[in-house]
Amino acid sequence: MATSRIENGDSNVVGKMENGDRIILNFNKAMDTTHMGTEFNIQALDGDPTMVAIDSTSSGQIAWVRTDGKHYTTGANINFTGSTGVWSDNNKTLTITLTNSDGTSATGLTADTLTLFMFGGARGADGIDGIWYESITTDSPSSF
Ligand SMILES: [Ca+2]
Repeated sequence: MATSRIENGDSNVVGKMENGDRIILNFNKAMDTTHMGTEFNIQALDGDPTMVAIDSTSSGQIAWVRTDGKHYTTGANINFTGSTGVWSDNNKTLTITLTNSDGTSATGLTADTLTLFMFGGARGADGIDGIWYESITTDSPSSF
């Protein structure tokens, strides 16, 4: 998932985590999109840095994204339930758009690297599930 990133949504506030922002996960192989589905519950865990948990409503926990050096929450977790994911034609890229925020993000956060942790709910088209706590840090900084 080396080129994975977080992204500010169209007409949204740069450096604030909010509805319409996106999480883009690039896998290094085609994934089982039927197993993983297209609906995701996203939770930004209150802490410094912010850890973002990505759960599929059909296959369970697929990844955590650590926003290295950045603290998006302001004293409580923020949930984005029922967020919609769109798969690329080759089933290697999943773009999730955040919806239904129940909290308030900090603002003015600058881009930084992400560290990605794969979980068992991420299944390849080859039938192999993600390896618990396999991690990789991105090269390119990004922000919500
Ligand atoms: Ca934003």
